[in-house]
Amino acid sequence: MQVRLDGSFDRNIPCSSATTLLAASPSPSSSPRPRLPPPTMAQEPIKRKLVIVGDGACGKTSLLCCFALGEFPKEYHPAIFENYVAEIRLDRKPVQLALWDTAGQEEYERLRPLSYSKSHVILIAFSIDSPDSLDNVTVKWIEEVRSICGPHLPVILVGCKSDLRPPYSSSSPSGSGGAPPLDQTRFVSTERGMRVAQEIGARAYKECSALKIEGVDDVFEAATRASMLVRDGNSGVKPRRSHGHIEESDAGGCCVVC
Ligand SMILES: Nc1nc2c(ncn2[C@@H]2O[C@H](COP(=O)(O)OP(=O)(O)OP(=O)(O)O)[C@@H](O)[C@H]2O)c(=O)[nH]1
Ligand SMILES: [Mg+2]
Repeated sequence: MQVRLDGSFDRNIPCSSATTLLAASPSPSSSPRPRLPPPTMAQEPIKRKLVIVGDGACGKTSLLCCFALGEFPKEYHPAIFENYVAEIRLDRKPVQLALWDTAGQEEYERLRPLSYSKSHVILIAFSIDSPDSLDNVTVKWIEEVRSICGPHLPVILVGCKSDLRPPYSSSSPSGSGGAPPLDQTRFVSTERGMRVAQEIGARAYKECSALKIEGVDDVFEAATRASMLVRDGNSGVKPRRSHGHIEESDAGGCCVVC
């Protein structure tokens, strides 16, 4: 599991499901206990909500599982995973990041809009081995997000399954300005992903592999930082970016590409 050595972003607090967190709350009927120090000593966590959308089978659930549970799901279930609250630290501040999965299939089209409610950041995912899933980012997903969440809610574009893209060869014709070799065209290049991220006004572009656990923490660090720019989910966003340019987060410099 990747852990930042500078302590700017980590998950050393174990992640827990929303239900576990609720179950762990003290019961009002509990018997008298020795006095504890007042809770004001502990820093109240900042609560943020993240929603992930994208085509069916592009890797959404695997990415969330990998981040929240530290493991890659062994089987594909075309559905959603239980919502989770990941307890993380960003610049030493505790953050409870609620992770909301959605299903990409058309059967869920009517259900999905409900998930966006009061969100602070949206991950739009596509699969690097499926150029069609990236096309759908522009023709479908960004439209849906903007129409429901408004024009300013931060969006992070995430290229999943980066492990499937063959390594780029600099001796290939594309390196000298010619057409890319055929098998490269079956995959989305980092340049193309970044171009689309700019077109849709994404705050950052990230690539990751849940299978190899590569780039996963970077995705959630960028998302958490972006979520801090929103006051109350889905509204009160502080607009701050110029059109068509991916900027570093003003909350502390998330990088544009892993
Ligand atoms: N090689 C590779 N395969 C992956 C990766 N992430 C997911 N997959 C595979 O892609 C398939 C779909 O993954 P899911 O995470 O279930 O996809 P999803 O976007 O949640 O799909 P829906 O719930 O149907 O919308 C599964 O067979 C996964 O094993 C990855 O990083 N690398
Ligand atoms: Mg899923």
